[in-house]
Amino acid sequence: MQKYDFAIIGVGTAGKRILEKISYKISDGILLALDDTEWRLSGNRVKEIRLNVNFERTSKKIKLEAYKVGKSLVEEVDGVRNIVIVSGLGGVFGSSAAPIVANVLRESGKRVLGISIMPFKFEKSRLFRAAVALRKMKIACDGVIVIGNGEFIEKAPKTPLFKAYELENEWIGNFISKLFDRENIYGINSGETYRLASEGNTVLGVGVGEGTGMAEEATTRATLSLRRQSGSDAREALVYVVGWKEISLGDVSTIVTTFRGITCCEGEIKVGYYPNGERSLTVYALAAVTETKFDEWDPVQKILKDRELDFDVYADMSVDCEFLGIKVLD
Ligand SMILES: Nc1nc2c(ncn2[C@@H]2O[C@H](COP(=O)(O)OP(=O)(O)OP(=O)(O)O)[C@@H](O)[C@H]2O)c(=O)[nH]1
Ligand SMILES: [Mg+2]
Repeated sequence: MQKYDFAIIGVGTAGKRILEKISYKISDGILLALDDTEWRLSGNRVKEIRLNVNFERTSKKIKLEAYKVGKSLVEEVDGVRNIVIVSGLGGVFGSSAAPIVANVLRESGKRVLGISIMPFKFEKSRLFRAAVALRKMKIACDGVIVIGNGEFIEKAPKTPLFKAYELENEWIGNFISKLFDRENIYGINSGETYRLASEGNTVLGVGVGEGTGMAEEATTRATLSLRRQSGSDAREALVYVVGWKEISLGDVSTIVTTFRGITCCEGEIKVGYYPNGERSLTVYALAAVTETKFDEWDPVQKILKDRELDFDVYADMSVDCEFLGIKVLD
């Protein structure tokens, strides 16, 4: 059996779709998808694990089943140090299962990075659940990267939803596949990404530029995307530049100055390059920020400020005595 040193796990529908994209982009790493739906991914790179919760599809039940499956996930990723858990938050499945799976893996000694996709603002009924799940992910993981569906990229308002998802999944898949790219000597190593993501609030923005001025255009778009998601200045950043292989020192300087100018970042801005045959540049900007606009979606926490209500990731999970090997006396 081939030995890998990282695993990427997609949880819920969005997580599963993104894993499918990743499976066409990278040839190493363990790829797993955890969901309760029957549709199968194309190809056979992703190992699909189906939770059977059809008759009782509640958050409680999903959590308990995810906890049980967590133990077998630990075996699946035996020997692997770095784990990435990607999921859309706001639905029932990913919001319930992702923090549990993250916690089980972290308790087994893994280094866990969460990539959490937040709903569009119009998905009103999902915002609170997503914000609560995000707080749980922050507790369960070593670090979390947040991506706001609505602000990650600029889309024409008439773009059909499935196309917008498709496009976002492509970008997110591209970004994740760069995290463990060891071929590019000017890349950013995964340890730096894990460290930045552990700094509190870490947000991802993306932008593309073409023609002369592509470096400035791509950076401006990525940075504006960051600003829409956070509102606050960036403290520190990692910038992944993908595409045009003849990027110059002048371009790098433009990227850093443009980024600093728009985000008022006073800390370090590290740039990594991932050249390919494209005649355009795509900039993925990852920034540590003081606050995000997603914090506003959780009014309870706003009132409580730093006091916790009940953010145990296992909260409201019913105890399955048989599973835990406890005998119940009647
Ligand atoms: N980027 C992206 N976001 C998605 C996609 N599908 C759903 N989302 C977003 O992710 C959030 C969670 O959606 P799902 O992943 O469908 O939810 P789930 O975890 O499967 O939960 P259930 O709805 O209970 O099945 C939604 O509010 C959407 O905003 C997708 O393919 N790509
Ligand atoms: Mg689903």
